[in-house]
Amino acid sequence: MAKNNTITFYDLALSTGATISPFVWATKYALKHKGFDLDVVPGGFTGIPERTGGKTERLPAIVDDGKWVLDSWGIVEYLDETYPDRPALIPHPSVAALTRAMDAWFWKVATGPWMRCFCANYRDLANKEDHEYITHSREIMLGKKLEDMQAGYEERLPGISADLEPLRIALREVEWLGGDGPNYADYRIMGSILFTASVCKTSPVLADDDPLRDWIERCLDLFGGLGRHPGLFPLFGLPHPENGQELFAPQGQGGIHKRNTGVDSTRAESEKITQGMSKD
Ligand SMILES: N[C@@H](CCC(=O)N[C@@H](CS)C(=O)NCC(=O)O)C(=O)O
Repeated sequence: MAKNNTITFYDLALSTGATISPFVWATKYALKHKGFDLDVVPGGFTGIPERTGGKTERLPAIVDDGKWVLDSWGIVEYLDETYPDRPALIPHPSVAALTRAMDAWFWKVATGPWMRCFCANYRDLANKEDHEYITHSREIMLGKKLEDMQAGYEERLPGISADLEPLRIALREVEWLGGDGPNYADYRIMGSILFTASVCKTSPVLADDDPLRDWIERCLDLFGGLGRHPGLFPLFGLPHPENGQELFAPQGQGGIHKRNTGVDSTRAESEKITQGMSKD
């Protein structure tokens, strides 16, 4: 399989040349993780069925030595099953379960909301021949005119940043979601962040000092700077709001980071939450 170590990869890109789709970005990283070279078939939204010989209306799609594989998750399953001697994308069933959960959460709090913040840019940055289709289809998807949906995005961006705290917690004590090295969990979330970078022309989405920055920069650098496409827009530079709204929680949230090592570690909190209670 994979003649000359090369797999044919159907891209979905904007007029900037940057890949747009989160699914397609995650798949690009997955193929590189497996050590393959990509024979990229370029293109935008118009003519996917024609480009793929009627095989699909949606991308990503790959062809491995004549074998078509569709769907980002299907491609990952195929790659791990067909090439078990190469680095695993999903090294354990728990990674599949947790990646699906994390992806669904991220879609709800970030991918979808960022899409609504930049949906008019999305259309304007697409190839000219895609504009009519994107306007029509995305207005049905979003239930509003794209300009009306995008309006007021500046007020929404701080809340989206704040909602990413679970990802910050996950990356507080490990280098990668995959642990010592990246796996498909990293690529899946990064795919959505790269989607955002392809359309966030009107504003960065995260603060310069966001704790996620180190992980994001390392993901961008992987595989010879795969994520550093010149058509992408800056992710960092969102100003801290003057009203004091926090873009991230410096101390972390939730229970896990507050490790209970005995009464010394909980005394301050106990004193605070029992203030005013009678001592008997
Ligand atoms: N379940 C599919 C979803 C793929 C998908 O929805 N791709 C979108 C791009 S984000 C697409 O090809 N859209 C083409 C269109 O809207 O015509 C997968 O994981 O690959």
